[in-house]
Amino acid sequence: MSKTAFIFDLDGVIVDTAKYHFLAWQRLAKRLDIEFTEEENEQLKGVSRVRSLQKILEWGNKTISETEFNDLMASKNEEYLSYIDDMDQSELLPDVLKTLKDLKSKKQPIALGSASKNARRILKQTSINDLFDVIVDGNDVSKAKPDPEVFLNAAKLLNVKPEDCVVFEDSVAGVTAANSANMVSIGIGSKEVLGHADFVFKDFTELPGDFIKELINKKYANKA
Ligand code: B16
Ligand code: MG
Repeated sequence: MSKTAFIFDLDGVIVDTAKYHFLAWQRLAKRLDIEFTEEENEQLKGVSRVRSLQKILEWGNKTISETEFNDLMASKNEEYLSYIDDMDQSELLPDVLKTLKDLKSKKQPIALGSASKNARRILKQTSINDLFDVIVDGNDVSKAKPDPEVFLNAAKLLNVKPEDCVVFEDSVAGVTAANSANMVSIGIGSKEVLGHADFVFKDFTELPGDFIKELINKKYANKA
């Protein structure tokens, strides 16, 4: 039987960096005199940095020059990184480390599939970079989720067929991307939001005892 590979999204699955994105986007919005709420921040989950700023400007009905756009992107990222540089392993979401270590001990291929251009820095900061065989992030793709490129690249680098991959995702666009890639999609979050995933759990503590074993044994590989 071929190996099952496991692909993890980063923000919302491994760590909650959305709160840091929020602080940094909020300060930027304030400078532009645009109101920016937590509800709007929700809509930026899984969305690239460029597209996030475009959305904020659309919500505030603002047009700015390309130079100003690039300056704002840089200063947002600078503030975001100041929060990231204070992170440590205690910020890993519940049972994520346990799941990663379990997969590693079973020698299952593991990849990261994230929209973030800061993914490597976050993995290093939380001391889990060695657990990943492959990292595909915002620097490596030309098409953002819901395009499946990020996950298909990860499968290719792992040398595993897409139908042998399982994806953990917290965003609507990410689950859509996993489905289009013909991978088993596991939503981390609420059933109301991620109803199009093959399975949805609130977090990793809710994964049934034998679930990982069943995924490895292809019990749910029926999507082709
Ligand atoms: P950066 P994920 C995404 O991470 C975040 O959910 C999203 O809010 C952020 O805009 C995007 O990364 C880009 O992040 O500014 O660090 O490049 O969920 O795909 O791991
Ligand atoms: Mg995410």
